[in-house]
Amino acid sequence: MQARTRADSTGAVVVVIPTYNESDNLEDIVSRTRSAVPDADILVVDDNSPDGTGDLAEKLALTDEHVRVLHRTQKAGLGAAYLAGFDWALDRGYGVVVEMDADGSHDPAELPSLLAALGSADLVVGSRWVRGGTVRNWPRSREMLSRGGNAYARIMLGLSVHDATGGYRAYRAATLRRIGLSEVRSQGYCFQIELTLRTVRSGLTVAEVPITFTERVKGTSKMNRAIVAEALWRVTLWSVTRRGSSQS
Ligand SMILES: Nc1nc2c(ncn2[C@@H]2O[C@H](COP(=O)(O)OP(=O)(O)OP(=O)(O)O)[C@@H](O)[C@H]2O)c(=O)[nH]1
Ligand SMILES: [Mg+2]
Repeated sequence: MQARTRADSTGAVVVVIPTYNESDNLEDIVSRTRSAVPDADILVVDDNSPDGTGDLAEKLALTDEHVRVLHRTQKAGLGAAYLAGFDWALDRGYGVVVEMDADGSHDPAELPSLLAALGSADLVVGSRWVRGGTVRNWPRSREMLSRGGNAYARIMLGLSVHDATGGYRAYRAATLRRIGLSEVRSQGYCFQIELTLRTVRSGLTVAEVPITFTERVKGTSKMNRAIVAEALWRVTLWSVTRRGSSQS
């Protein structure tokens, strides 16, 4: 079946892939994405990876006009890389902006189902924690962290989304224009929670589509204690502003 790359009347699609030291993964993820959504463009946002990921991305871009590269000078976190990628995409008039990791955890074959759901939502989150969603090869400790983090975010922020930390998602460009991106300060995976929260607080609709998330096979995770700590303190802070605003 020919994959669909235009979510209902939402326009051209760009898949933003942030990279830091993903040279073992990049070629594979780009080629699988091209096969899954042949009309979509891909933007690799590389933070000057010491392992040459940026050069490899340039090489791929030379032979494929659907592949574009945004080079940044130094590692500044996932959130900053995505914000730069979003600006790039909005400046160029894309109608749909997808977030996807380079490490193979997000299966490009699931892109058409995310895009289809965007026909009736402002943000579609690929979800591990709804019926039909699953994780493969994750240590129990990672699963507990993700489930626990999501439960905390749901309770503290009153979110109904089950996988607010998930990083495989599709936004309508109009959503990104509405939610105040210039105020976003989150760096790590807390970035995903913040954008979910901003979308909900803007009165927009979020749909969850089940995904199969597979632990990376190559390269190393950039997840660390500081990223977990950031999510914890920011969610706690946002929950206070929520209570404050609901009392006023
Ligand atoms: N440009 C850029 N990309 C980053 C940065 N940190 C992480 N990434 C990329 O963001 C994606 C997700 O990072 P991962 O290291 O897989 O982190 P994670 O998915 O939160 O954690 P794991 O579940 O352990 O893999 C990958 O494609 C990384 O290469 C960064 O500072 N800058
Ligand atoms: Mg990962």
